[in-house]
Amino acid sequence: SNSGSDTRYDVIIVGAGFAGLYGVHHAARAGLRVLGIEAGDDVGGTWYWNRYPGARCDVESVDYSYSFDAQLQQSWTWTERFAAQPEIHAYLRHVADRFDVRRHYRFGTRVTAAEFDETTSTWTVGTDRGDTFRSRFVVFATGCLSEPIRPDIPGANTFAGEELFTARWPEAGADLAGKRIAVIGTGSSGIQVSPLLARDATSLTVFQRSPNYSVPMPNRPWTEAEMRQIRETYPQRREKSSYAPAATPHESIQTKARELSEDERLAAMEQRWNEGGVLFNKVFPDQNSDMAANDIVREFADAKIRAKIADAAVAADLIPNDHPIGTKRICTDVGYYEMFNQEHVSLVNLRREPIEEITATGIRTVDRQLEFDAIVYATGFDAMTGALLSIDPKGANGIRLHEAFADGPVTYLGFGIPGFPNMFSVNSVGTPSVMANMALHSEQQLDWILALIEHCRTRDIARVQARTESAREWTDHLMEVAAGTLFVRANSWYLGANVEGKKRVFMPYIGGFGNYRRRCDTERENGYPGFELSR
Ligand code: NA7
Repeated sequence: SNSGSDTRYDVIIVGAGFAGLYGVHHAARAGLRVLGIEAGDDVGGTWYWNRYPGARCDVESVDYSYSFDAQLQQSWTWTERFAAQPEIHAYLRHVADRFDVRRHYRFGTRVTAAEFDETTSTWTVGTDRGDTFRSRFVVFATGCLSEPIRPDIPGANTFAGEELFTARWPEAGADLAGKRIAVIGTGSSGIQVSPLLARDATSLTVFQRSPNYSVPMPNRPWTEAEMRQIRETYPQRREKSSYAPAATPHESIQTKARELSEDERLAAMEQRWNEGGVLFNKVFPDQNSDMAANDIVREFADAKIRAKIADAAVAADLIPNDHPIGTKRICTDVGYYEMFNQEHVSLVNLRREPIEEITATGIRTVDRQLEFDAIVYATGFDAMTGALLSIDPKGANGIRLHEAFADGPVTYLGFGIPGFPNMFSVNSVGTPSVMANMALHSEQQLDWILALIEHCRTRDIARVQARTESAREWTDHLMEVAAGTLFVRANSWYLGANVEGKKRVFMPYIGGFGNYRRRCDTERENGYPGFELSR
């Protein structure tokens, strides 16, 4: 239809999740001609696609929300401490309505191509509907856990029953009551969805390749008094979060594990365990860098898990033995381990009993044929680089992103990729995004990018791109920071280890949101020395 080829935009923002939605709204507010493009039929991003039962955020609702508008913050009421997908999605839809953001978007439109034009210093963006749009800048807010993995299991397409992906759960829901269900994958998604499916299933079988740590989510409704108190102190809460390591107001205990007595350690771990969720990742400041400290926390968690499971052999399979605790993101669950005590729920340890093939009626392992009515894939994502690489933008001199990333992804501060002028990536490799509160992280990312765009516009700068040396240094720095920790000892998606053939590079910046943000502030205050700006 080439519907947009005549319009020249200042900026195209791809994605309508937390980041894209914020970016489109603020670009429009700044007077830019902005176009948003979103593959889904509505705003929401992660919270649009991941509609599986039990989908919930592990960051408290009152923190996992925008901070930019005091009235929005004061008027929205979060019902629960940890919000479920429908509520987060409703919140993002509310934001879109409230600020009239949808009018800038094309929904149901997937960006399939993007190419930089040297002579005009503009981008041409192509979509699966046959449109081409032109703009000076392009911003990819395409998500870091948005490109689902479809595992390559022999026979998968011969299965005659229902096939579901947690990351593409049908909008109308799925009626799995009374069915024999297989769940493949035991990351956050598998661990969240399984107990809910088990409730009404005839049988539920979990196929586990690697066990993960999960901490119970102590979810409950906010009381009116709590909500009032949070509203009254919101500015302070946000202030505290704005340069905090995980962009939340929570602090870790300051004393190292080994400087505490055993009783003090136990009390600290018990407290964090009960507070729940990802906070258990931060009981002691040395827990992610000192193996002895990590062992203390890990043994505590192991005992907690073991105590919930009646069958010692099942417990042994469910307790991780392949990574220090916290070096893969700790999951949060409601009744995951307890679920295995039910007669109709079972675990298949794929390390011992691999899948041979999927058949029309079920799954055949090396030992047996198991019959299923439905297979649920909770098999994760091509994290951090997957979405952008699937578009595979073409930068200056015709270079493709997959060529630029042949030896692993290289970015400067996550925003800029050498060879790709006027293109920005958001919450990407080189940022602490996946280790921080994504709502505030997204605000920081788009504020920074829009300020740079403004800087260029007011100075007639037609072209801005990350310098090769600054990107090299930043990318090396990511690895240096990670090398000082235990994170490099896990085959995690942080390292790209979950995707066959993916280059192993530690992708997130794990020096904390505050340090990262200060680094970005300095770059801006110094006039963007890590970038080449030209007219
Ligand atoms: P994750 O955490 O990447 O989990 C995916 C799971 O699927 C994990 O247990 C994988 O095992 C498993 N998997 C992947 N491929 C296969 C195959 N072929 N066979 C068996 N098992 C497989 O994704 P989630 O969606 O759960 O969570 C992603 C993030 O979202 C999470 O960290 C939170 O930040 C929110 P593996 O560990 O690779 O052996």
